[in-house]
Amino acid sequence: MFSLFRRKKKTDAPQAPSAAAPQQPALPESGDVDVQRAAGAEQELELVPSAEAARAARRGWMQRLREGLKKTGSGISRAFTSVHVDEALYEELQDALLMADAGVPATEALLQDLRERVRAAGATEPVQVRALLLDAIADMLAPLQGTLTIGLHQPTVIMATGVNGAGKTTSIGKLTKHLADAGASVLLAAADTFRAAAREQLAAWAGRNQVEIISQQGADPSAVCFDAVNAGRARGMDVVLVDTAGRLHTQKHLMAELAKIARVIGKADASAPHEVILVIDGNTGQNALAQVQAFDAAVPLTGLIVTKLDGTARGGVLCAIARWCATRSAPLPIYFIGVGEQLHDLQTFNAREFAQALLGAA
Ligand SMILES: Nc1nc2c(ncn2[C@@H]2O[C@H](COP(=O)(O)OP(=O)(O)O)[C@@H](O)[C@H]2O)c(=O)[nH]1
Ligand SMILES: [Mg+2]
Repeated sequence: MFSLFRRKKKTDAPQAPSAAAPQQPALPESGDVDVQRAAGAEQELELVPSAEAARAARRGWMQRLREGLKKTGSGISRAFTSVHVDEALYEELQDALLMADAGVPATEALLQDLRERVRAAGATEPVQVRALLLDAIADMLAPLQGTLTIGLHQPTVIMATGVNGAGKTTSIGKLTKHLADAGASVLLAAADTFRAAAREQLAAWAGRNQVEIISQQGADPSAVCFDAVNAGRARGMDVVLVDTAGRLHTQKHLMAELAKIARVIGKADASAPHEVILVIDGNTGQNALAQVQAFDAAVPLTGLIVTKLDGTARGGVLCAIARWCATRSAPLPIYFIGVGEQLHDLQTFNAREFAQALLGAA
């Protein structure tokens, strides 16, 4: 098991590993998560990476990602069994990308980019075209890479939103574990106040990770969040994680409620919420893009988590999201992707890794 979080190296202290710090492998530089302390906070804990363990863990992760994206990538790979680089190959690729839910604008952009790369490289073999497509996909997805930074505010208030069953509570639970392992103090807010099962599910994660939870049956979700942020401030917590109730992006009143929750959080801490993360299910394909657009319109999003990329045939939707995000005023990073229900199945997003896994490349 390895942590998603790593401490920023202190500049005013020797860089020697702390004896108390657990051996934690590091992730690649991109898409990593920084835990910093707000000014005046306690001394930083430095996590010491073990390079060997990090490489082994990352290899295991790539294998799971590759397995998870097999269905999405199989059509694309099939196009490259063709003997010649001709129009038939491009047509087959187009069909495969559309089948993978990349959507029309992203598919067209990718193929145009690919044709230019093929021309520039003078590529004549399908295997060369495949490598160039990998580059094109990685470049398209690169703006989705981003770092979730904890510790610039105390507490950092993070709202998780999304439709029912997307994986909000599970992702919050996994993040809580990673944060707690990294030494950050976490307070959970159960803002899904109406479903007892939802509160119990979050409470189970709180218990497992030995973190505190604010939960109140039948209360107004905004009121629970207000209490949680105030409690987080009073107790000097590093992070307040808010689990909101699932809602369809087409339900106007529930989307308005989400905006209200964000406003009320702002009353407890004018700079909060610091992160509004939309959790989307990788199986929902093009609908996931509609969710991103609608949630972003209700409460400006700061990041995404894409779950259930294990076994989906529709993972191409990340290209559609990247294409849409290019038109947005601010970037919208994918902080994490999930390829299963286990703790280590939630990892940071790396565009090139994703493209490699999609094309079954080593
Ligand atoms: N296969 C798979 N299942 C996941 C993943 N993330 C979450 N789940 C499962 O999806 C179901 C719904 O998750 P939950 O967190 O309750 O969704 P919520 O309604 O958005 O809070 C649960 O059974 C989770 O275990 C993932 O990355 N892969
Ligand atoms: Mg939930």
